Amino acid sequence: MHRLDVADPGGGAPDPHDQDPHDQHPHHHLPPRPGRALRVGIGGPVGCGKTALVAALCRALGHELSLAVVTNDIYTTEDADFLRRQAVLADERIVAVRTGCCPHTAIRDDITANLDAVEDLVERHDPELVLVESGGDNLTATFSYGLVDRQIFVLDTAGGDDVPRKGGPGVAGADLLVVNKTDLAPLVGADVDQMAADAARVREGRPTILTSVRTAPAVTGIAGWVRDEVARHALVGRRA
Ligand SMILES: Nc1nc2c(ncn2[C@@H]2O[C@H](COP(=O)(O)OP(=O)(O)O)[C@@H](O)[C@H]2O)c(=O)[nH]1
Ligand SMILES: [Mg+2]
Repeated sequence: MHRLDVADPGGGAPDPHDQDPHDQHPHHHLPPRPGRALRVGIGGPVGCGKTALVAALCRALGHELSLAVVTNDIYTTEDADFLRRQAVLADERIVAVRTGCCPHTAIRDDITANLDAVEDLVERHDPELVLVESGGDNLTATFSYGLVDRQIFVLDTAGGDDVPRKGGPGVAGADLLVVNKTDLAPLVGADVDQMAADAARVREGRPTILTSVRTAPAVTGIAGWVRDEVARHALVGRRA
């Protein structure tokens, strides 16, 4: 499991907010600020099931947590439109960012549009959890920890069962790796056991969940992980 870096209230330690917010190292989380929603980024290649996962998480957690969602599309607002059509949350709790550029730029290099969207939602709804779905990108795309507190990286079995073995910052360093579309594995000849073993090796103890959002839409394991992170965040935020 990842390590949670917590500010030392005893003093002496450098102010953790002085850290580079674009730090790509997965262990260098900024500690939560009190009263602040937990921000969870969801990244991964095009079509792996990010929007399906966001919808499933809203359904799984929406009745117990105050939630809001930011979507990123390059030219359209399709993902936000899909979520609104699915009525997973009140429309005004879903905000679309049109990046107009490579998706990773908007979640890592110039996060202004996404930060504005998150902060607008926080101001209007005071949510406990904000999900930020990245535009689909390649395996090198990760979120800045200036934008999110935790990141989930999503792969799918149809994208090739050698992807976990190849590692990369999202696969290896994300706080949670999700391997989606296990229902398709037999159809595309993907070896899910191998994917799980490779993920375990490159992730050095950080968690991985294999799932099919299609056939198991309750996403129990992933929802449980998010629920635990929200609870831990609230606890640390109160202490900070
Ligand atoms: N068979 C199958 N299809 C899925 C699963 N999850 C998502 N999909 C489908 O994959 C396509 C892409 O999903 P989407 O959530 O839009 O991917 P995104 O581009 O990562 O946001 C859609 O047609 C989904 O219905 C799954 O677990 N199994
Ligand atoms: Mg999407």
